[in-house]
Amino acid sequence: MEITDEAAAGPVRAADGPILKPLPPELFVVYGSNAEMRWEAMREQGYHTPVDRFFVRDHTRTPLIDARTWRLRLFGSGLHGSPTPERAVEFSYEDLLGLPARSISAFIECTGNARSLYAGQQNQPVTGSPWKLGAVGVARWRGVPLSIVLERARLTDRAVDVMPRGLDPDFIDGGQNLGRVRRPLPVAKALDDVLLAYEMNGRPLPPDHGFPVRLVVPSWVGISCIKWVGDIEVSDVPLFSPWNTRYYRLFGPGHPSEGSAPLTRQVLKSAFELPWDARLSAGRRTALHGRSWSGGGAVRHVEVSTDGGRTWRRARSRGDRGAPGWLRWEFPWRPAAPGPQVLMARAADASGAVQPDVAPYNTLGYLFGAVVRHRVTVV
Ligand SMILES: Nc1nc2c(c(=O)[nH]1)N[C@H]1C(S)=C(S)[C@@H](COP(=O)(O)O)O[C@H]1N2
Ligand SMILES: [Mo]
Repeated sequence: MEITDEAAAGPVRAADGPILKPLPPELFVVYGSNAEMRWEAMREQGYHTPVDRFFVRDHTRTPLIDARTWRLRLFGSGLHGSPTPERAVEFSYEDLLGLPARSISAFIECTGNARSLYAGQQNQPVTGSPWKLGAVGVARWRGVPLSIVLERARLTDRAVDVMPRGLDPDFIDGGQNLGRVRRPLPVAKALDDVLLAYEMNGRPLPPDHGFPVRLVVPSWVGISCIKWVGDIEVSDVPLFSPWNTRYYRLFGPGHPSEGSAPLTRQVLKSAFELPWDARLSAGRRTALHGRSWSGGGAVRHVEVSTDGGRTWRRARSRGDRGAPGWLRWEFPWRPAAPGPQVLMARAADASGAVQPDVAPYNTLGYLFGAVVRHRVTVV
């Protein structure tokens, strides 16, 4: 692939807000620099989430980066010769496009997706963006395996952690400057299936999703997928940043005061392609559609209840059950009497996990994997 004009400079900043792409209210709910997809917007869509409705989570704001002057820099004690940041191993955008490429379908999901349901369903208030279920999307990502770039930069066998860092502005929390967004990743995962992605759904990455290059870390929490990567420290000792110490661990009762181990895999979840409080017609046959996904293995099957959890029946899978990303499913339903009703979907994955009734409380509201009670009104 050559540097196209589209990829070369990227668009100019058109929006005043932190996110550049349009955020029409029929597709998104916006919380400051974050925007979640409305699930009804996936109803007539294919396997992948189109960019126009893919959620955005920016700690600060989307930067505009010129691919012609951009460089990826690797340094640290985990590379032969222990290059310092000043003597880093460099790759241009064209260098990366010239390396062997791979494409994968994978979800990216915010660790706090469905966080608002801790309060909404379990009466447990938590802090952070009050996402409903829309902070997730599946795209087709194309790029260079991180393993290839690490090899070219002459990784040693003593390296333990790599830490990609974004080029977006410093993140300030409660008046404290925490520097640029960065999170360590164990070398074992970095060498396994991680991509330095430069394409999303067949086009150069859009600015909001990390142009020119982002990490895609399959199955892991969204914060692993650092956007707008500028450098990667490679270290022979464990690395730390606020994003694996004060955030993205479980805090609260039952956890050590420094929190759990840093979070890695996402939990199992399901969503109906319906608005919240959807209205459905009594006596009319309809098909409920939805998707289920898991960081623990492919989704094997999904059961649906249309009576608030009293009875359950298997949903019909649409498409490949082993697909990476998510499993699409459908369930025929003829709502009987008018009135409020609760729809529920419960998935099981290849690791044997089944969605529980209650998600384990943690103060920052991460990993809400409980069965969601989706209220609808039959009219
Ligand atoms: N540099 C940088 N990378 C980042 C972030 C960020 O704010 N800055 N947000 C992270 C978080 S918390 C999530 S959930 C995903 C969101 O990816 P998306 O905006 O492409 O959906 O990007 C991650 N990568
Ligand atoms: Mo996130």
